[in-house]
Amino acid sequence: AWRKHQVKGFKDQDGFEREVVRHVETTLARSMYNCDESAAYSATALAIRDLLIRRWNRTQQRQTFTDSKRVYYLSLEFLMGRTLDNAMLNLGNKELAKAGLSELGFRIEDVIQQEQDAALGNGGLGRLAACFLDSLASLNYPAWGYGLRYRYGIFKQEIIDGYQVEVPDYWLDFNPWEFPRHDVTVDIQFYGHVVKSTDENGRVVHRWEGGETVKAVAYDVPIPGYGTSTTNNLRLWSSKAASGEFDFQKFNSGDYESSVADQQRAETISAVLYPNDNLERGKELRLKQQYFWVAASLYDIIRRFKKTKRPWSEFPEKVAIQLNDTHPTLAIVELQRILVDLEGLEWDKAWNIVVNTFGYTNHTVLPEALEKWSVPLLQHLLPRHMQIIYDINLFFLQTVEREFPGNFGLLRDVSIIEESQPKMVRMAFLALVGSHKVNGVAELHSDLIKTTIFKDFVQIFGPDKFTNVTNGITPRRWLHQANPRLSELISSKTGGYGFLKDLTQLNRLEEHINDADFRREWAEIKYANKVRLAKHIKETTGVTVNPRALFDVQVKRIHEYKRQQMNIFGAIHRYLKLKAMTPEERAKQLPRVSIFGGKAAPGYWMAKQIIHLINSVGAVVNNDKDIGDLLKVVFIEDYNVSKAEMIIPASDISEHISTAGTEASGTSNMKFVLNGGLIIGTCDGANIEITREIGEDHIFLFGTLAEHVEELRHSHLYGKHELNPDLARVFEEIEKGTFGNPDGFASLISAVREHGDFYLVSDDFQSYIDTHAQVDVAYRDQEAWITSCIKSVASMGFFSSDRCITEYAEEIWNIEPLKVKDED
Ligand code: 26W
Repeated sequence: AWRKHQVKGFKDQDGFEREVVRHVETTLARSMYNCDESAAYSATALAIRDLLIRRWNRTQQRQTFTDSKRVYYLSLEFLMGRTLDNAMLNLGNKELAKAGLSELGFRIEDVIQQEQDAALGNGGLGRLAACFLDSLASLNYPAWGYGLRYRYGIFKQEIIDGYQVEVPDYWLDFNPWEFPRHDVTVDIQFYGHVVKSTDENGRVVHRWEGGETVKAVAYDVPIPGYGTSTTNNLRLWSSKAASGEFDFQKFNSGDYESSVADQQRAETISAVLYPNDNLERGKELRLKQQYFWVAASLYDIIRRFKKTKRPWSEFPEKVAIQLNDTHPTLAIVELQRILVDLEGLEWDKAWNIVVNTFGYTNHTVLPEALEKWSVPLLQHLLPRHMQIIYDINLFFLQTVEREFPGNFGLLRDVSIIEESQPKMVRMAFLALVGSHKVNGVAELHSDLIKTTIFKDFVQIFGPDKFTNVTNGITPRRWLHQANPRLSELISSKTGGYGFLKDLTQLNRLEEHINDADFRREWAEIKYANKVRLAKHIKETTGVTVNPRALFDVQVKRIHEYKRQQMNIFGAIHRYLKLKAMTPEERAKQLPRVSIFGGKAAPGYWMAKQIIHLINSVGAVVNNDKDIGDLLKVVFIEDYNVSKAEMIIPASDISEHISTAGTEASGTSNMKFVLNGGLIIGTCDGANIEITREIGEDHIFLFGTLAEHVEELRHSHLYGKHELNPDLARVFEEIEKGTFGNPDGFASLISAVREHGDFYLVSDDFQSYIDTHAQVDVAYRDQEAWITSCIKSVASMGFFSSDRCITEYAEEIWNIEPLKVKDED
């Protein structure tokens, strides 16, 4: 009987408007007479959401009914950004909504801007997870994401007097995209002790007892695919006190304060996203977050598996779990514990299941980013897990000893336990030993992990355990949504929007490379995007920039290895050269806007100095009458996903200039090229593959190669280290006080001049500024420049996250797509 009552949602503009009005008047309890943009956003989101829910339910039913193998993507970060625009585009009803909103008196662009970013991530790793969810749904793969529902996402960045100030990001006030599942909860245990005994069959059994319990509550977020009904699920866990609101026993006995304190302590677990990117700090709360999330997710996955009544041996045929870096590595230990301690499987049988279930993706080779947890801390928080880690290590080292007898150096080097004071658990080694595949995220990076951090493991496991899956980006958000005019132009030349599902179709643009109208329109779109960014810069910083100038952009987390310091030193060098010129010479120069954006981890002193230097240089250069339009230096506050959607399409040249061998992949490099910008970059990460695809004539490469980095670093420490003269001149100017009190910049200079220049800023400086001079020359030939841009875009098909996800699905997860019938 219920079938005939199923809600059908809206089908046309009229239906859309009716739903918006209904939500304003009933769900929001407001009148259309005082419906502002914020209410219009809420009601539009609710109307669109109603369509998602039905597809979402159908997708889940179908996946369960067909008993399909699913992949579970475990990530501590999902940097989703805004949802409404993306949902409308994926559902294919944005035009209808635009017309409907216009009829109701709103501009859809303004309504979309009302939404706050879901900023549950730091940078590359978190945004990659978000692109993967989009591709998994768009390709109809049965997949769930599992993460934490942070009350505070990455902090909001304000620039005050040139310094970064962190402000909390309270984003949950109104979030129509999540569904609390108060009936889906898991009790998570911490601390306590292990009781060892023997059962009636003489088997040793371990029971983990005592300690405290925290409740995990599920919040579900629908993830719509593009041009398909498939709507997958992202499940985020929120923590709360296991005893409910507060402990009534304590409350009744008069201990009100401590009952509230218990509750607050429990809620602290999912309260905040750790704002470190590529830096490991070993905090107990972070470990608690990791176990809380991993244990809840595994419990949930196993509960689903158990409903199928299959034997445990078939677990890896139904479940693939991907570890997004080492943050979820405890899942390996937790599954082994469940199988051995709770389900009574033999160790080896259990371990086989575990290894066949997990895959591990490494995202960084920086030593300071590799996770290690102290043994005493683990012992205290998770006593049984620590025992199991010791056993995993023992059995692993026994197999190594059998193959390489007497090689104690090797045993020490590959041990999951580092014999330091205190002992540490090397999470990357644990993840590697407990997975059937380990992958890097770009070719160079995947080669590097095999020759550096995991070298000995290639000997032990053989090379087939290691593979490369070069990162990708979703063209839906990063072209169609961020740059709608370019997307439309491309569609008019490639035969429709098929390229959004098969990005290799971009190569059809090649045929139109000489089409003058097409080229003019291409240039116009870039210009319009630059005008829009110039307007934002004016509104937020007060600086007027000329949209005809070359826009030179570096936006990403601030980190010494990414070398924003080299970029700003380069800008100072340019400023000094301009100052030394006669007005006649100056008149011949190409105007340039140097645009920076990115957050520094709150405790990262050097990164904060870099931000301060950029702002201080801007304050001088931007107000120098001799310079005018020839150079502007701007720092865009609070770089995030929605800012990226505006900045990236407006770039002429973007900077991906990490010291070779340090940036695992980079993904914004792909976004910039896809939006018709060129790159200045080092031979690092995915820059190398981008060069291979688009051709070396269309990219400005410079700098030391990864293979020479070590010897150069060594020579800095032991040989003589001559500072590049142009860089010396820049330092002199900073130290003279041209950009304000130089004390605040002293450690940026001494890192290069006195402390070994670990990131090779001085070594690469000459080729960096020379290459920028080539950029200036190239930009003057606008026709050749546009040809380069179009040719590059035509060759970017490889970098779709659809290609990337297909590789994971086929090579690592062994899962198949599953179509859901389109009902509406
Ligand atoms: C424990 C602290 C911590 C936090 C985050 C350590 C490491 C991380 C991430 C692994 C850092 C990260 O985001 N890595 C980036 O991953 C991207 C997606 O693969 C790559 O494109 C970037 O090059 C890499 O820096």
